[in-house]
Amino acid sequence: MKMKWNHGILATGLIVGILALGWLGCGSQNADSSKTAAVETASETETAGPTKVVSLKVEGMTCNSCEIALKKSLTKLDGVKEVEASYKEAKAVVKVDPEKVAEEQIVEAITKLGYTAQVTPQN
Ligand SMILES: [Cu+2]
Repeated sequence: MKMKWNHGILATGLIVGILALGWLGCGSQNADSSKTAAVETASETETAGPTKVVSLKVEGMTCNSCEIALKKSLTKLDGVKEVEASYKEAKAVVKVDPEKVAEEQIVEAITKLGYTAQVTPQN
């Protein structure tokens, strides 16, 4: 009976380990709850100043964690008000105060994360 119990613990540990590996599997961009919080607080400044919408083609995102990493990184930039990112569509839409942040800075921040970013021309 004791053996069986031990095996149960072992199996549980193994499954948890596999799940944890899967979760952390996407490079260094593992998600934590503080990232979501950071993205949400950014919208508080949304009403201040002029707003420009910058659309970007972003290549290299492979999962949800990539979206979160991108959002968190861009939200840190002064002048960035809102960030939407989709790894499925390989794009990001960033609302900025054009007096505070340039498109080049957004591209640079995304590039630093290891993705390829290109501003989509607006017509
Ligand atoms: Cu990812």
